[in-house]
Amino acid sequence: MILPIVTYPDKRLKLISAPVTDFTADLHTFLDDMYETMIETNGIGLAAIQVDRAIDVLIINLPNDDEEGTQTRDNLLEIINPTMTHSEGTTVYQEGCLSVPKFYEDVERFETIGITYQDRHGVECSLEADELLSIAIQHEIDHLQGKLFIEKLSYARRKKFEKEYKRMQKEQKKR
Ligand code: QAP
Ligand code: CO
Repeated sequence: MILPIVTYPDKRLKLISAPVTDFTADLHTFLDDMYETMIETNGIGLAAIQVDRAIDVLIINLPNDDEEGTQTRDNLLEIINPTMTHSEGTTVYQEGCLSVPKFYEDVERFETIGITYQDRHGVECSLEADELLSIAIQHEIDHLQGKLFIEKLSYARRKKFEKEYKRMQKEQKKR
């Protein structure tokens, strides 16, 4: 089932998500719905709060390294109750977000990170990430804390964003 995406400036995006305690069939259905929703909307990462569930769940499915850069479910990452254990370096990447449609801006993140988390069955896992995966995980973990990438912009760029975003919303209302 495709779920509606909560978009900025909806206040629900500011909620702090709670840890998952029950790794039941309901969670599995929800994870499958998140995946369907992310693929349908051309996303590579999605946090539960973006579909209105304030729980510590995120999914990431980066494009493959092949020519077409297709997404395949076999490298889907389902990350539940993540904790960042370490981080190193800094890197800048032009980020976007399904909850902030049509806006992309450079954001500084850690270059490499380590996390521990649980999978859909509650099994403890750990992961070292760099490049795009590291950025995607940091972006999605921010969602669990009620944070959006636009909050990391400089004052001037944030102002530019607010102006552009409001103009876009007005344009959409006309249609
Ligand atoms: C988070 O972002 C992310 O504006 C995932 O019109 C960001 O999937 C991971 C999207 C940066 C790694 C690097 C955004 C789709 C998708 C839009 C997304 C849009 C359509 C964003
Ligand atoms: Co996002």
